[in-house]
Amino acid sequence: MHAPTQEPQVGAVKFTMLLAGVVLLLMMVLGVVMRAAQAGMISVNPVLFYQLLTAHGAGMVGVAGLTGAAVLWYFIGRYVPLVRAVFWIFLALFLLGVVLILGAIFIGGYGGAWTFLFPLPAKSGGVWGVHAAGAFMLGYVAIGVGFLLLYLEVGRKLIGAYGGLGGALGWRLISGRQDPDSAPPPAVIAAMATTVFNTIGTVVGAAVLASCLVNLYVPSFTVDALLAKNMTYFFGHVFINASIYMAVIAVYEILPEYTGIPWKSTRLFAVAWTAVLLFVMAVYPHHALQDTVMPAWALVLGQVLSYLSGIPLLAVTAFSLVSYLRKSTSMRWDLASALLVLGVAGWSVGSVPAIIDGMISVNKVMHNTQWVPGHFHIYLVLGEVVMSFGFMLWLVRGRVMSAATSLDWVAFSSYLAGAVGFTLMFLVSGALSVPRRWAVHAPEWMPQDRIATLFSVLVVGGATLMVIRYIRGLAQREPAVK
Ligand code: HEM
Ligand SMILES: [Cu+2]
Repeated sequence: MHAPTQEPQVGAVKFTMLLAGVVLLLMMVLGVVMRAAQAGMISVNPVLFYQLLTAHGAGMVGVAGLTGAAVLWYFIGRYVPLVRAVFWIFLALFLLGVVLILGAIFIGGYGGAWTFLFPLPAKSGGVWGVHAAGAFMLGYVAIGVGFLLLYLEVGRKLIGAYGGLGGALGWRLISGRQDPDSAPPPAVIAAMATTVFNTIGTVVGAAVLASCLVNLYVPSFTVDALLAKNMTYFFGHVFINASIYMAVIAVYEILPEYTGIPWKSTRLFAVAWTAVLLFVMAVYPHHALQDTVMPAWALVLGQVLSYLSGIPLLAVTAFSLVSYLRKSTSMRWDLASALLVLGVAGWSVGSVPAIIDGMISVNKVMHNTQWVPGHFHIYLVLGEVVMSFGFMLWLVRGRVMSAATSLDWVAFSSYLAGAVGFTLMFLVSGALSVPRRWAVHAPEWMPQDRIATLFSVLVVGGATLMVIRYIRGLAQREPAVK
């Protein structure tokens, strides 16, 4: 019933993905610099290290959100007519935020990490000034407002076209009042769910940012530190998860072109997405497992839901992909399709060490070790970013989908091998209790750091080849197929 009818906003999305590709490469280079510094291979002043860490964290999370939003906007534009100006306003606010954040870090010296944890932005120990902290937080507010506008447009159109919120989430399919042929497609269900939870997350983030901003300039206006931490991590957790849940829309929409089989929503699929919608928000207390002042019930809830949330997550990712691919006898592989499948695999694998860390007994030992960047680099470097690369390369495919060249496979293998080695070394270091976010490492920790640095160079190499492939594709101006 709801076959794609509209024209997606191709130019703006291609431009966004170009920006994202370039920023990704730059931020990856900052990552290599940090890892090489921890390895003692180069020397980086610790003050600069924390600026790089802040830029890398904020920049990468921002790029993940940006690419996810571009994927969502592009494909939802196939099903409902979106007001195109909204995307440009979103992009303008995003770039304004980037300028403020970069200025705060590299001009103002802000180095309090992307999580802007209260009262850190205000209490810099003299390293950065009030305005640097203010500009950093204002930059986030600008980006947040952009996201809210984008979700407002997507949300109201989906609610209008699919018979309300429940309709767009596939609840009529769940209750048996709709058959799979007339149910909303997977992209719509995914977009509706992420629109709801990321709107809530962003509003909570904006509220805590506003309070911290007032506190920064009017210190007599006090902020409850525990409440601020809860709100900040609720926002951070939901936002980074949303970036992946948006990017997976590319998998649902693109793979059918490679298999020739439509990807239809099933009852299980709709149930799993509704569960994801609730669990994503409910599991955030796993970020506060070490806060002894937190109510015990909240932490227990966080742990139990962490176990449970793996189930719908895997149902919407690995399980639905495998059961879909099994129907196909003639799947065609090129760089784009290989990346999209790898992205789902990486995301699923990365959820395992995440769930392990969500156990209170494990968290006691692993908290703030490199286990944490270990798990999230898996589902970001091997998940969200890989899906985004797949989307980019699909955007510049020719009229006939071109078979992968040997250079494509060099890029793919270098990226994959590098990312596996690089993230494993984080997990190994974490298991050995190496702390995260330390500019200077003890000599005993450096062997893993060195190995990780070498692997991370492979990641950058593979990623560079893919971005070049995208830019060349943009320049070729082949007649694109819709
Ligand atoms: C070549 C690729 C990459 C390298 C070499 C790299 C390296 C690093 C390093 C060394 C750290 C600090 C680890 C520590 O705490 O000791 C870090 C943190 C982080 N990275 Fe990456 N990274 C890469 C890619 C990515 C990607 C693709 C993303 C997200 C899309 C990402 C997101 C983050 C975040 C959110 C942090 C945490 C910052 C903080 O602790 O405040 N990284 N990365
Ligand atoms: Cu989390």
